[in-house]
Amino acid sequence: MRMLIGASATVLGGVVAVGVVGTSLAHSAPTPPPLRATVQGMANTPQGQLPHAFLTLQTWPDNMAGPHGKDGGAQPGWVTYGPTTNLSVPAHSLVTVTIQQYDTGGEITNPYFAQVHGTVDGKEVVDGKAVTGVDPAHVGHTFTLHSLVTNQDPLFVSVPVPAVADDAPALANGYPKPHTVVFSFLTKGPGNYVFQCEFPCGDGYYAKFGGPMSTQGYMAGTVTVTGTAATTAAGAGQ
Ligand SMILES: [Cu+2]
Repeated sequence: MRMLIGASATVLGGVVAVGVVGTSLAHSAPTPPPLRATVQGMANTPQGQLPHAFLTLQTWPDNMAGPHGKDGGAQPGWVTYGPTTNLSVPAHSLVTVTIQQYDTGGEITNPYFAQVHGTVDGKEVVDGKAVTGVDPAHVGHTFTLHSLVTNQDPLFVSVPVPAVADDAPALANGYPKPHTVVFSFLTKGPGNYVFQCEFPCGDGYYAKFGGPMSTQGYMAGTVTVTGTAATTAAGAGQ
């Protein structure tokens, strides 16, 4: 199955129009079960008290430590999100995502994506420091979440994760010390969304937006917003 990511605009609250990468997403098979955000208590948010859900992801420079198996699977050299790229978060909740970023990077094509968009406070926390963006010359990847359809609540979140230095020493696991990026956003009603990276990290592929960049299971994936606030708070339905 292939589906088209719109080269058209994602509209946020009728105000911000953002061009996203026009590309087709090829599913890798088989599709693993979704990683469900874990609800841990309630949080005070601008929308009142809401369930607080947590999710932890990694960005890997290859597949040896990622979701495709010890030997790296079919594309051991492809950059990838992990531990999976099928994500599930509860509706009407505060979702806090942690990304451990193990990859190098470079200058981003569109500096819009070096800025933080759509988080609760307009910021992300990079290695303990709250920022509204990162240096556009040193971006590793982005986590850019959006909708492909209009018959569900709009949801747009885009955060950059900074590049690890090219000369950073490898630790015992073979990877450098990661950057840690934490951000939070609010979900509305249930719906089906997608995410991808907007840094051209598909080395060796057309305009670097092909290959892993346009393939679910690598630098692209799905985010399903499930259930209702009531069922989520009771620990069911998510
Ligand atoms: Cu990337």
